[in-house]
Amino acid sequence: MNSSQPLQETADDGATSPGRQGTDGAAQGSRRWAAASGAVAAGAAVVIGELLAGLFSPSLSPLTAVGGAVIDAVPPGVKDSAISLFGTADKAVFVAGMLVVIVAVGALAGILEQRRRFAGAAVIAVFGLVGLTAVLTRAQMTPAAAVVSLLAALAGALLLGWLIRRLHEGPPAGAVGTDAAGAGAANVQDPARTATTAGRRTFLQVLAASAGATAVGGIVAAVWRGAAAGISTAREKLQLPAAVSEAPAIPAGAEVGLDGMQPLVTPNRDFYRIDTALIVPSLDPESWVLRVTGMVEQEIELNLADLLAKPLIERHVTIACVSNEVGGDLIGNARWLGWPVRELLALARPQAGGDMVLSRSSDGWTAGTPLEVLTDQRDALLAVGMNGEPLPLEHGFPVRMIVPGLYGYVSATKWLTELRVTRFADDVGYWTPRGWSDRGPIKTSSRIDVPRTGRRVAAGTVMFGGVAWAQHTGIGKVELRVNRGPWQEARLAPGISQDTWYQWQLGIELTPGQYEVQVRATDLNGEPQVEERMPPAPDGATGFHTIRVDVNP
Ligand SMILES: Nc1nc2c(c(=O)[nH]1)N[C@H]1C(S)=C(S)[C@@H](COP(=O)(O)O)O[C@H]1N2
Ligand SMILES: [Mo]
Repeated sequence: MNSSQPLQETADDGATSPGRQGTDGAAQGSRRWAAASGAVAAGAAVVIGELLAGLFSPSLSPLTAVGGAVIDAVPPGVKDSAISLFGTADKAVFVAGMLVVIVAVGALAGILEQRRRFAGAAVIAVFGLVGLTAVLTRAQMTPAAAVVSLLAALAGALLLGWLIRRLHEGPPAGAVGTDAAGAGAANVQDPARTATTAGRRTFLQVLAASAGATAVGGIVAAVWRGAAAGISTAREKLQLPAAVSEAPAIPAGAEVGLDGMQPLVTPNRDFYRIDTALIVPSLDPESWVLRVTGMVEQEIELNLADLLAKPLIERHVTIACVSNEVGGDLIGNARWLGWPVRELLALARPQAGGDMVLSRSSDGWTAGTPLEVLTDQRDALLAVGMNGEPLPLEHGFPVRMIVPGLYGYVSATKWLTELRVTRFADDVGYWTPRGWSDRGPIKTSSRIDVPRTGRRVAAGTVMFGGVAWAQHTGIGKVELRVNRGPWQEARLAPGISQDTWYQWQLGIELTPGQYEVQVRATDLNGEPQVEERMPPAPDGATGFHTIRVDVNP
């Protein structure tokens, strides 16, 4: 292959003879530049895709589509461990990982392209096809999305071919096997090398320019991606109406006030976030509509102005993720402003036989909620407000569902766009075919927040505190036991409502030593929480939260 490229100093890396040290070094150096070219070309392709998506619509992003397809395809177990490994940073880590893989494959494509024309371009084309397939199979993708992937891949392949041709014309100084300056000086006498100086400069210039443009474009794309700027502004400008029925006042003493306890009402910025969306969907409140479809007498379309004109109510509701481990923090309590879902369904008049409402988000995610839960007297809401402000973008702006008593995966659809009345026999929500139960009532559970497990405390009265929840039933009592001894009843603080978590505290006399402390909640019907340790799948973890405490003398 090198014989056909007279100006290229690379050799067949496999057939190095002892006498060809310099050439071998040149091959390595040149290969490094080829890899750099490939990495830059792949990066450029990604950035071009993101920029086009940013220009036209975030839903066109090949990176998002591929990432989303990967997220959908990986086994739920992996997803869950990613959530527990990376917590709320899981998305940033995932996108960074994707970029590392893309740049690495790009580097490989560069090396291939250097050896054989179009070989690396073919790798980039495969990238384009993967992006294209992902984009076309994702929810609500248009033909325009295909154009974005294809243009991005084409641009990447062209850039790669161009860079590698420049490299053949004049490999940079590094390609002779020593550092750039030294090599350049040492080789001035060599006529062949002198002839390549111009080509070398061109290659480096083109490479540097492409890398620079890619970096700048990447920053622009990241800003677009991260900010969803226009929608954030629209959100800030949105004026929420007052509730016709305000949230019940928080009773005195509901917050026990122990150091280290979480606030009874979770601030928006601390609220856990779980969803499959790589980029937060940015829905324009001006054009948002909610459709009620399926087994209804009257299909309905509702825009945001319509919704805001309804008599809204405000309630505290504690929502929880089915993936929450015993003792975990995928749970939060907020004051939600919204219109009861049952009022909307009453207007649509569900037909006999319907038993499920499949709610859908703008990005195609779905949840299947029992119709009866949405039509009974509980405060299931089409929520527009969270703790006194419009829903944050990542919590479903402009409208989401909030259903007291059900895990989020079967009820809490964010970026809501459709409610379809259907039957459990005919339809499934997103997580059901992925190993999770089609029904997801929240299991009664409790958590010790103070002291943190493994913490050293002073002997004497050790104050324990935490939360317990049994949404829509309410908590009757909370008990602690030390080293599997007798259960001791904690002081249960008054709850905001049966739809929220309750705080509790208990002082226990402890002498120096190591202790295991467990908590158990019992709901207002007298049902204790399940003792048997079970993982989150398929319908929520069970078992007692257990901590270890070291009591100092
Ligand atoms: N559109 C959409 N809505 C969604 C999800 C999702 O993946 N996509 N995840 C659900 C799950 S599993 C949970 S636990 C809650 C979490 O809501 P939060 O992120 O506001 O805490 O949102 C629910 N709503
Ligand atoms: Mo969840």
